Amino acid sequence: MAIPLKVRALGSSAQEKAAAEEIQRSLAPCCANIDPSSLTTRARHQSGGETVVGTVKEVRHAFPDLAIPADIPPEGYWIYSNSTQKGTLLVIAGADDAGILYGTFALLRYPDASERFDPQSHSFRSQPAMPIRWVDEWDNADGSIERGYAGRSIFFDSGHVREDLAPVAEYARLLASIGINGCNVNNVNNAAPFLTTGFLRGFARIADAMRPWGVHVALSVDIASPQKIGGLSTYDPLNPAVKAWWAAKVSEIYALIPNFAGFTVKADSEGQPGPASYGRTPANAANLLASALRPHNGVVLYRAFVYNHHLDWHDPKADRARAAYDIFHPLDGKFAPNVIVQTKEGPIDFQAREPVSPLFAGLEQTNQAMELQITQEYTGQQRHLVYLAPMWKQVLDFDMRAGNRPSPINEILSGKTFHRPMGGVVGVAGIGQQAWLGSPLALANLYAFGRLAWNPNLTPGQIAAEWTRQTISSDPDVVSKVGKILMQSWPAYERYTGPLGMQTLTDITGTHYGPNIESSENNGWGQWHRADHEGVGMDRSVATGTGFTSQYPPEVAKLYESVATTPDDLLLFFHHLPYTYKLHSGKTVIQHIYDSHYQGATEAAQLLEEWATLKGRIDPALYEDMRARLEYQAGHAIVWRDAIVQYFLKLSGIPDEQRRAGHYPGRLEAEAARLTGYKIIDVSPWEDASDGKAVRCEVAPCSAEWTWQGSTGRYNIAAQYFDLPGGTARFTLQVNGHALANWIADANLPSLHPHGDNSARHTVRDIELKPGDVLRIEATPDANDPGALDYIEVTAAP
Ligand code: GCW
Repeated sequence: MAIPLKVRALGSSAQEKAAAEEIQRSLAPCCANIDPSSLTTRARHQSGGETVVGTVKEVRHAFPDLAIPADIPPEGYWIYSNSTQKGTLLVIAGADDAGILYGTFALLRYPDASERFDPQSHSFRSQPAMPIRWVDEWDNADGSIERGYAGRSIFFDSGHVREDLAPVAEYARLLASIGINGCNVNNVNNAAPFLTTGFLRGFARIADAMRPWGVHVALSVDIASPQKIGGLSTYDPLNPAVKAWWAAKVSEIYALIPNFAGFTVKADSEGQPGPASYGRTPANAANLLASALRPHNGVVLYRAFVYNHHLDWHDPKADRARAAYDIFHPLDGKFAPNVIVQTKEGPIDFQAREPVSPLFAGLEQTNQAMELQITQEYTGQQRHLVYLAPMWKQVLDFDMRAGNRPSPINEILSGKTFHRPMGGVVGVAGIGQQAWLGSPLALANLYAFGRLAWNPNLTPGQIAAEWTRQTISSDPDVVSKVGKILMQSWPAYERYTGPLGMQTLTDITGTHYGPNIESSENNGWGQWHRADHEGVGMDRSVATGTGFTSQYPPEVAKLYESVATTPDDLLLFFHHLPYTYKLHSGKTVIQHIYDSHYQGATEAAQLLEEWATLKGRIDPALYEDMRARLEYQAGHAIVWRDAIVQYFLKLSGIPDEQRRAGHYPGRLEAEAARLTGYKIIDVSPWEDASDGKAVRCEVAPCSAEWTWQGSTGRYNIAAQYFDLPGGTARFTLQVNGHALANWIADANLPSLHPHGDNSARHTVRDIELKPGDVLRIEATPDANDPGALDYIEVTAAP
């Protein structure tokens, strides 16, 4: 469809100007070094006619003959295009300034927007499904980012708002293009310093940078601020001086930021202070802030992520999953109209799979938002490709059967189910200075978040295709291949980490990255899976367990109460079962654990193979960047697979029917090698190393040597080593004294000791070997990286 070159904004608001400029930008002959035919937003212009942007009101005034629908709700848009001999008239009419922006990006989103126009009215329209569509950043004042995997903050540095806010404006543009209207810029932890006057002035600059893109700034606040920074002796939410302090603080904020959105609160959670210190409820605290914000039309997003992280793990009835409902359900109806209770999508914490939090059906007289996590804290931290849209879509579509009626989560959030005026979704984004999310394909998650917030009826596949067309290439084969890779990634990740609803099985007291199965147990954090010699899973039934299932509306409660009706993929979230229990699939639990991990690791390797077919068809730098990432992921999926499989093999004592678990043909352990300078060590947790042991270099240079006893042939040789931070050890692989490969361990991986977090793989392909050949790894440690080695593995070259 042709977009007339002449672009006119009817009004003068910053958003209208931004919209008009955005259209012009898409028309400009762009991107000189890229093949223009590969671009979706390519120059498609037409000299006759004009493109007009404005609010519905402005457009009505300028074009009284146009039949603009009367019922376009806030932030919605209507786009009209008609060609006559005089040229094309293209009109983007927004219900308001934000609607103009969203209409503009919608027009530019499609390579051929003409398909979207209704031939009768020459128009199309859209509106957001829910009013709250925010991202939360967990940026700290010092510029670090909690659970961020893309470098440092674009907002803060060394206790201040950064001078250069150009990236903030760019981020707001990115957010506007996917319909996001709010950005909470600071971490929910340690928020007190942000309310000082100096900081607020900085926030005003952030708000200025985001305003042209319709993104409203919000702040996380510490409920103890009146005491911590306000000089009061208390922060009791019912104390009049505390109330007055908040009212004054909020007025100060609005004087600086007239379009300020509101506050996000984490209180009585993971060490943050809260109303419980005064015997008050979350409603007391939320309403305190709400009354200060109400005169200015601000809102409070009060997080339901409130739980005791010193739970008694000996108590079979204790259950962290119960906490949000137990605390918030009794408060239903007690929250002020401008409070929104913000609940994580699952009852625990962004695991690879969880059931939907029952609280969504437990608050009928309260506004609600769902918190999703875009930054991949428990899902591979952007080092693994995990497209989360399919997970979110399942959550948004899940039917709670509240009142025994259809009540999908997305309709609860949009306010439809319980007739609430406000609600929505909040995505914890974690963007940073390194290409927003660090890994290029991770941006599909940010895109999908915005698109689902706007329209939860879109499918993850559609969204993947939209994103790929706009970001990578419009070549249909590329679009379908990238879509396929994205769609396979979450199921694969779930399989090689924690299937059957066991949660991610990661290092939950540490990095949340590599495998560490027992870290979930014997502590008060409550992410228990209760694996023992006989069986695994948390019994959350009413009959014999924690009673968590009773928090769901009756039909769903019944489904999860019974082992027979609980879906396999959540079985161990709800039930403790013997390893020999037979799933709906017909497999035993233990065999499923083995099989799914082997399948997941195979699928991870396939992601790489599929990506390889894109060589020469996409931007070479992008190709190589993702290729290296997917190669790493395929190797790390093997670390995950082996950790979980050998752990459960040992614990259960039940062999793998397919004899893979504990049998690694072609694997030559470092601890069984002829070692020079290397010392054998126990790795902790033991399951993170093959057979629990590895070697570390004590007297450099170090070497490990094996004599090949297999048959003559061509082989791939993989070296599994530990790439520790704080140094770049060097490795060489030799056969009979000839160096075949050199590499340095310079990846940036977590944990300071050899661990699944930093276990990495280097593969050398297609090497000729014959019996008696000497295979040798040489390592030179560097600073804090001792060149630790787990094994080498020799497999027949395909
Ligand atoms: O997922 C956990 C994270 C914490 C986070 C907390 C929360 C901001 O590990 O880093 O703190 O949730 O959501 O409050």
